[in-house]
Amino acid sequence: SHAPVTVTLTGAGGQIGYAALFRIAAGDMLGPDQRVRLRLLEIPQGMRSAEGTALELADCAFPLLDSVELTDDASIGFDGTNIALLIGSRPRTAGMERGDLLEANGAIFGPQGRAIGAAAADDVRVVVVGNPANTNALIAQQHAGGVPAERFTALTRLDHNRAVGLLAAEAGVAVPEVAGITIWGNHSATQYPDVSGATIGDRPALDVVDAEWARGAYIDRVAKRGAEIIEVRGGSSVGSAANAAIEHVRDWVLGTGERRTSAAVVSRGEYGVPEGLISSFPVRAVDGAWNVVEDLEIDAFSRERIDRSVAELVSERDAVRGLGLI
Ligand code: NAX
Repeated sequence: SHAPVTVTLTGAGGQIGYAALFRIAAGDMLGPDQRVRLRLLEIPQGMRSAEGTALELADCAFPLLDSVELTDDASIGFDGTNIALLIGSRPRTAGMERGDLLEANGAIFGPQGRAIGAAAADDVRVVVVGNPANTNALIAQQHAGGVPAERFTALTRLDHNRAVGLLAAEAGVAVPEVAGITIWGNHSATQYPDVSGATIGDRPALDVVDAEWARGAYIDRVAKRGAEIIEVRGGSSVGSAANAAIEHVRDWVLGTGERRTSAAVVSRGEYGVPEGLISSFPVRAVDGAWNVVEDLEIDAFSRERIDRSVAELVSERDAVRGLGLI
C-alpha cells in the first residue's frame, strides 16, 4: 500500500478527538489502503486523557495504524504532518466578551499556524473545527508563512449534513435524493443554509417543500441545531462533528466528483465575499483542491442572508486585526 500519511489532531484528548480517532485509524478518512501515523497534540491537562485513547487505539490492533505519538509541543505535533485537524480551542462560554474569546484563541491558533508553517509537509491540509472556527482558521493561516492560503479551511460540513438530513426528513425522502444544498458564511448562528438551488429527486426542492418553511423555520433549525443537541443530549455534538470532519478531509483528498458540498475556504472574491476571508461556499474537490462552484444564481433573499453572515466574518476579522492577532 501507499506510504503512511501523517495526521495530527489537536484536542485529541477531548470528546470529538475520541470520536474521530478510531474512525481515522480504521480507514474511514483516507481509505482502506492508506496507512496512517497519528500525532495527538494536547495541552498538559489533556495529555492523560489522550494517553488513554492511545491505549485503546493499540487495543484495536488496526492494520492501517502505523504509529501513535503524543505531545504537548506544537513543533513536534506538526512535524511533517500532511493533514491537521485543529479541534482543540477555547469556545465561548457564558458571559465571555468577544475580545477575550478572540485573544484566547489567538494564543492557540497563532502559534499553531506558525508551527505548521515551520514544520508541516509541503502538501499539508488543515481543517479547523474548534470554534470560532472560521476566524481561528484565518488566524492560523495568517501565521503560517510559506503555506498556500487555500490549505487552511474551516468545518461547515456538520451544518451541511444537518441541512441535508433535515430537508430529507421534511420531504419524506431518503438522504441520497437531496442534492445542491449550500451553507454560506460563518459557522455560527448567522450561517445561511440555502436550498434555493437544491433538488429533491429530479425536482427543485422549493417545489417539494413549503418555501416559507425553507426560508424561515428550516434556516433557524439548522443554525440552532447545535443548541438543540445540547438541550436534548445534555452535551454538544460529538459523533456528528467527528463524522463531518472526517468527510471534509476525505472529500478534499479523494475528491467529490460532481457532488457538491459545503466548506469554509479562503475567498478569492467569489459571490462578493471579500478576498482572504475564510467563508463557507458551495464547493467540489478535484485533484486534491477545493473549488468554489461559481455559477449559481443568487436571489435577493439569499443575497441578504449571505451578506449578513459575511458581515459577521468581516467584523471578527477586524476585531482580531485590532487586537494584533493577525
Ligand atoms: P472538549 O472540551 O471535549 O475537547 C477539547 C480538547 O482540546 C481538550 O482535551 C483540551 O485539552 C484540548 N485543547 C485545548 N486547547 C488546546 C491546544 N491549544 N492544543 C491542543 N489541544 C487543546 O471539546 P469537544 O467537544 O471535543 O469540542 C472541540 C471543539 O469543537 C470546541 O471548540 C467546539 O466548540 C467545536 N465544535 C465545532 C463544531 C463545528 O461544526 N465546527 C461542532 C462541534 C463542536 O461544538
